[in-house]
Amino acid sequence: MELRQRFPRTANRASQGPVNSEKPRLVVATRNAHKAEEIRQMIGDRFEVLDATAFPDLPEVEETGTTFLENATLKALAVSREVGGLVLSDDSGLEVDALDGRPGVWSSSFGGDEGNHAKNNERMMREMKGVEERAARFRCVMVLARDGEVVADFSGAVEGRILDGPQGEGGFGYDPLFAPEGHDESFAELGSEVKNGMSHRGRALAQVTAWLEQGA
Ligand code: ITT
Repeated sequence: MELRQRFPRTANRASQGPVNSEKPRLVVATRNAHKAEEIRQMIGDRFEVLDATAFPDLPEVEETGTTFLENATLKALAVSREVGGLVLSDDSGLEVDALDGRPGVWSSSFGGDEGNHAKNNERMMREMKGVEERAARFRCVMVLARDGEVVADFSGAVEGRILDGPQGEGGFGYDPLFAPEGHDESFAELGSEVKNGMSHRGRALAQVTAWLEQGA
């Protein structure tokens, strides 16, 4: 199937958003600039990737789900009711075995303050101090929606371990504390190209683009 067939020029109820490109447009239902940037790095050559900041009137989405899929679905549907064309959401987080899978879907508010990465990392170090079992994984669920309906969902994960202390300046969130399997360096040290090539987000997104390019 032609890539463009996945992107019919649907009439838009609320907002068309900026139109700057001949590439097929994908609206990413996120206000997290780091996620949007990683997605842009990975597929920006093939898609015009807009994020929620391009649509100032979008409602705030309450993430009331208890699974990545539930929250990804809430975000994709909420944005796709307002914005025409294909909408992609990303719900992601870090699961730590020694913490029984926490913080998981609550990763962004683990430290007490939504989106405060420094506090999240401080709490992670506190809870993992002296803990021998350090296995963890990043998980990402992506949902594609169009016209207020779910089209498909995808997931990706990367195994690794929690480091004793932060290493490196790159990336975002828990990246300085997470070393992927086979590496002593953290995601923050490895840099975006290496991270994107093996990350939970990269793996989920590879399925999304394969789906978009091949047809269901
Ligand atoms: P949106 O809901 O607007 O997309 P958010 O940051 O609130 O943004 P989530 O609810 O999915 O998104 O929470 C994801 C959190 O998981 C994020 O804030 C980080 O704490 C962590 N996280 C996810 N992916 C990560 C990555 O690649 N590197 C480091 N931390 C990550």
